Amino acid sequence: MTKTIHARPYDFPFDPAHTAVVMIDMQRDFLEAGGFGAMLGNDVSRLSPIVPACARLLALARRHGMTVIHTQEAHDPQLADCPPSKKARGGLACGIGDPGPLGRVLVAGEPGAGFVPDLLPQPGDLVLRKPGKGAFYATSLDAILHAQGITHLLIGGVTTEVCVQTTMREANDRGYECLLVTDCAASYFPEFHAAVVEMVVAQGGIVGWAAPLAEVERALS
Ligand code: TIU
Repeated sequence: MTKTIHARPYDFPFDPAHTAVVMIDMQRDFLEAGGFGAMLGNDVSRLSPIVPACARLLALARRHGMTVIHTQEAHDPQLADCPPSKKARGGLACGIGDPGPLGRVLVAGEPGAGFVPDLLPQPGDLVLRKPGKGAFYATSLDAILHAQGITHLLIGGVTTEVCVQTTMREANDRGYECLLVTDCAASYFPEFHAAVVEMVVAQGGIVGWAAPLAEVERALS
């Protein structure tokens, strides 16, 4: 049955049966000290305030029968799926694949690549590992969404202007109707988060829609 989220730039109608919540990269490597985000010089404490809202969004999605997808930016242990340009970027003393406080940085199976404790995938959720910033690049996400009959995405996660925005733009170009859940996404740079929200909804929703979690909850209540 169609529900409606009061969103910017205008209402977002969606059917939960054809909607997925895509939670982008809520991994220890981005939210905790000693991970990839910290290695890049960021203040990682800026991301954790969204965790309770993300947990509410995931619980709401499961309760309403929506598909739940957690993406994970991580490379295989041989870094065979990591372009040399990505490994070299920033000239980090401890970068992708190197041993760090959370295990090998941004490598699948290491502690840092895992999800933060309050947002662990539950039975029935899908976990999608991705080598890039966008969740469609070099993954089976489009095929998965087609197979599940998904046409609409509610998107959260980190960071707003990197993996979240890239994924939302990739999805928009593939014909998915996307809504950014504004308080379920965060950046190390609050001004970048705010700018992304404006970029998404400008020009009649050139990339999609944006609304806070409370409006998603209201639509489903
Ligand atoms: N550095 C940064 O802001 N983000 C990333 O490297 N990956 C994600 O956004 N997941």
